[in-house]
Amino acid sequence: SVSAESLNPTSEENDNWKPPFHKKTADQLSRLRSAVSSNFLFSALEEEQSSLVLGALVENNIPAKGIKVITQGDAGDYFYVVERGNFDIYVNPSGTIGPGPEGMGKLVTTIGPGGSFGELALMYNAPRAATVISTEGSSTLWRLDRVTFRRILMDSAFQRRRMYETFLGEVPLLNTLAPYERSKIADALEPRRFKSGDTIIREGDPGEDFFLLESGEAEVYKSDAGPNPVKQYKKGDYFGELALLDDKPRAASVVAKGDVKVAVVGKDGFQRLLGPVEGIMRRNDYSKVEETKQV
Ligand code: 1OR
Repeated sequence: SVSAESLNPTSEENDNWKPPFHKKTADQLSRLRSAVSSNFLFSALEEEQSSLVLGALVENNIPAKGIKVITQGDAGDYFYVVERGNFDIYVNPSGTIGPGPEGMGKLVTTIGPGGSFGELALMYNAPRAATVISTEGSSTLWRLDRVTFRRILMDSAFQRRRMYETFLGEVPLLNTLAPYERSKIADALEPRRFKSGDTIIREGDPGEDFFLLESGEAEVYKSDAGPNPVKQYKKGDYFGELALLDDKPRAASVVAKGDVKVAVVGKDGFQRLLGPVEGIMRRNDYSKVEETKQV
């Protein structure tokens, strides 16, 4: 199994390694559990891996605004999960931080409670790709050492990132995103399979999930449009966005035509991760309305 594999020492690493265990109070444990509960990386962990990681995390209080937790260009030491506070991410295109306040480069994103950062340098043995800085006082982070990150979290938690990165690169909707933004979407995706004739979405149902079609084909039916499909989906297409964008019931049914594999993200992940392409989805929607009318 995946968990056994990731705990198996590889040839160049030493056999006696055990993850560090940092004892926590009941209060710390409950804060930590709630911080990781909305993090997609942790939802991929099995029970045993999860308790090892929770044991190894160390509370890291950030007392003030403006503290650099990570400096671009440095070597990677820890992976961080945010419990409290917001952290700004800056990228200097030159690869390292320059002098003066401008030296951090451009603000690219902000990470809040339940989010995480600092994985890239540890995964790829690369210099830190960004500078991460606190935006408020009394923030709380939990940090995981590099070895525990690599030996326990990396294989299992980032399996989906590896599995989906290539596919997401071929999804036209996501073209405009930075590769790193696509990686974050990959973390949140769940595979689901359907057989020919299965209803993937039923018209009138409340909307819970967003779908990317990974393989196979699907057809769209609308109750007011007669017995023929009004639209076809193929690999790389997406559907299920309308009900989520506007909190409306499903506007049509989507049915598998042959075996279908989809990658699914729930409402919460959809809102958090696909916000940057919301405009594109809304624009595409008008063309769908036109097509439906022509059929
Ligand atoms: P790290 O170990 O390189 C800095 O340390 C961390 O900032 C990095 O891991 C990520 O966890 C986090 N590009 C690079 N790193 C980012 C980015 C980012 N966002 C967060 N981090 N971009 C922002 C995408 C919205 C791409 C900018 C072009």
